[in-house]
Amino acid sequence: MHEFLLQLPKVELHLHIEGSLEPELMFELAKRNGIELPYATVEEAKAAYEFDDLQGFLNLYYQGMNVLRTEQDFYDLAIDYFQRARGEGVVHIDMHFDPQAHLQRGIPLEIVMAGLLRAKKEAEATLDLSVGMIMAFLRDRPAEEALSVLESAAPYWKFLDAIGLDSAERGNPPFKFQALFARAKEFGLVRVAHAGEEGPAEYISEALDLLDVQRIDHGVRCLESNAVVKRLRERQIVLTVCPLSNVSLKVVDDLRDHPLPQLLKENLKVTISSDDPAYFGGGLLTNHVACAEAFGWDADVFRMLNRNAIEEAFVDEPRRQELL
Ligand code: ES4
Ligand code: ZN
Repeated sequence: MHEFLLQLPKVELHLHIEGSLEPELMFELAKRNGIELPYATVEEAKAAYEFDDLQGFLNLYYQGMNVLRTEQDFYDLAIDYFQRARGEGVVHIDMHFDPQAHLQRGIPLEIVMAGLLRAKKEAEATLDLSVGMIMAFLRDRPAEEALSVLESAAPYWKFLDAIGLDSAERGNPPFKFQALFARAKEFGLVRVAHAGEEGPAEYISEALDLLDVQRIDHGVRCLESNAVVKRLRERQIVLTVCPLSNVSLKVVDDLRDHPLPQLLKENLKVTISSDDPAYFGGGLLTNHVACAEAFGWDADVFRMLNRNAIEEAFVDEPRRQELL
């Protein structure tokens, strides 16, 4: 099964590029930029990656990305992940990135975009790996700030496949960003949002109703509402489920208790992604292998999940046909 999963050309729709920062690269960039890290060694950093919940993870995630300062740093971050992912048989990645987390630290959007777009171009030219760009907004920061970042990103809209919504979910319901998503829609931008990860099923219907999103990132808590499940099924809204993330952040206690089999039974349009591979124990292949072990899925299940991802990926039609 491992061999089959390795060679299966895999597509992931939910990956935070800042969450792909491996401790090894973090140390290299800290040295290059003269930054002191709160860890003495790579091992010590890895040992700190034990989380009680989403907020516990986010604290380390925002701290880790503090080593990203220059255009070259963002390029190195992204190309490092793209190469590793390609080695695991990944052929397309829709990548979230968090401009506000960098702006806050004084890193201009131009630096972030230049580095990430250079890595995307290189991956597409030399790795046979296509990359979608999702500019994500931090839901635990003011809605006005998000709106002003979106407006100031006008020169880059043409490079974006979508906007997204991430960070601390509880207490930051989708309706807080209704104006932001309405503006993005006016500008012709596609919309996705994290919902139903730690937050309740109602946040999923709110994201559909008030933000007019095309995908739900995570969405696992939809099972707490029959009405929400019904809507997701009828519209075949894709859920980008991240199994190892959910275990690491204690959304579930054990992968064997994960709602993935139930989501499939409900005929929902499920896909599998890695979320923050450097923090949650591995990339897309590791997530696939873990699911094979936990749920005993055969090759057909993985082919179907991957087909779902290809159908929803941010690629042009010729590329989609190539992937199908
Ligand atoms: C995230 Cl796992 C997760 N959830 C919400 N926001 C995030 N940003 C990066 N990883
Ligand atoms: Zn995520």
